[in-house]
Amino acid sequence: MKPRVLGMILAGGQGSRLAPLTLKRSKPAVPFGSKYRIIDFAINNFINSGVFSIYVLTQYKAQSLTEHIQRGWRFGTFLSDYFITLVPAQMYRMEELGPVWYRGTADAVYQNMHLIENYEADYIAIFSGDHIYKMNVEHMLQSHIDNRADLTIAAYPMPQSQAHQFGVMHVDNRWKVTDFLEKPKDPPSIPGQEGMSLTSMGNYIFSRRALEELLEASISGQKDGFDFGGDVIPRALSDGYHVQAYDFHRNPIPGQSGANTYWRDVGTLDAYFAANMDLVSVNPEFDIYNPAWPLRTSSEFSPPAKFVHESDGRKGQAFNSIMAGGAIISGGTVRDSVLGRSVRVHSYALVENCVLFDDVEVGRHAKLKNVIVDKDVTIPAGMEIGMNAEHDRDRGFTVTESGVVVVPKSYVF
Ligand code: ADQ
Ligand code: ADP
Repeated sequence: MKPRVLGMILAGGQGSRLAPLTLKRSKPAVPFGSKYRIIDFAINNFINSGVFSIYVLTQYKAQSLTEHIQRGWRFGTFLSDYFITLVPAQMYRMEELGPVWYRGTADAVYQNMHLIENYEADYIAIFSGDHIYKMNVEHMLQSHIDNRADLTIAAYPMPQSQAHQFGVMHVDNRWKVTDFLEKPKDPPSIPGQEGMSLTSMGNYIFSRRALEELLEASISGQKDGFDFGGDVIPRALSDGYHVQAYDFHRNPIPGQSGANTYWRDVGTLDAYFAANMDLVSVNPEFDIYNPAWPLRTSSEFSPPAKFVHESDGRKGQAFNSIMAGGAIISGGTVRDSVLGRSVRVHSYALVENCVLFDDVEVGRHAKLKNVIVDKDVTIPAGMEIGMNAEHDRDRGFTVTESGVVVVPKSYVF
């Protein structure tokens, strides 16, 4: 008998450091790479690994995420084990807990234990919905089973200087976890690899009984809620459960050679911008064109992208860029940019190093450099953005440390 694996995606993150992109939507719902939303990568990881029973746990500002999943990610009709179902916080355990929302990542799963029981899951893969990466979940599950672990944590080695933002693990020579520190001030290094720390990717596989026991044990005495990193994992270690680290670099992706090294948190605007720019670099680190690892997203019915080049010298052209359907580049120039659906770039306009979301219109002679423009914005003719940080701040735009300007959704000039 094949083990029954239930996928759960934690999609309730506020992503406050991504504001203003997250003012109207949660982090997993933020558009990425022209056609995608951040959560698509987590869903594709499950589907490409044969995990077709998926709950998506949502909380803050979930409207945009809900619409994306409901419209774009429907599968399964009469086969009850094929589903992607949204699970908003709905106070299922109100009688015991009082009227509370999800008070942390572990509480989100705790409040939905009945779903795990009903599914009769053997293993529960609890993955974050916040990251851009490819991961073969089946391979991680096999490692969990082979090691007879109670909990397996996906592990990513990263420079010690950045590791304080993550959970950091100590492991023995068989990668059994001996200690776990949630966001430590001074992250320890990996023995034998000075300067590197082994961080948690926030992706966990639990054996059913261990998960049930640990959540019950962790909730008792907690008033304000509880998380996997801060509460459940430390308890698993102190109570003697077998916690195993899984080496992400050895995760095999079909159609891809070499170590699997690409995993991005895109938690800040600069990191988010850089990950978009990678896609339009000549040789991207993150390959979205691998047919052996299809990256699906909500289907679109927009017409083909069009480039209009007129004989009077108005050149509609794009270089080193990607764009979705419905775009019309009429007489303007696009360079090193990521364009969403139905973008318009009019004559003599220049769009360089930009990320334009769906339905952005760039007027004649406008000039945009290093700008992220959220949905439904019309840039007036002749407008310049990204040339003068002070001026852009005065207009009320967010300007990041590295000088990326963000124009918020539906901004009216
Ligand atoms: P954090 O980066 O602090 O640390 P957290 O805010 O706990 O991450 O979010 C983890 C995931 O859960 C995200 O996908 C988020 O969207 C989701 N989430 C957050 N609150 C939620 C809620 N109330 N309901 C449902 N979903 C929710 C965690 C771990 C670290 C690890 C990093 C890796 O605690 O140990 O290193 O993730 O990014
Ligand atoms: P052709 O020879 O027909 O122009 P290539 O397959 O050689 O096509 O690709 C040309 C360029 O397209 C590459 O240099 C690269 O920039 C881009 N490209 C090709 N395959 C990929 C891929 N998998 N991911 C990202 N960019 C790619």
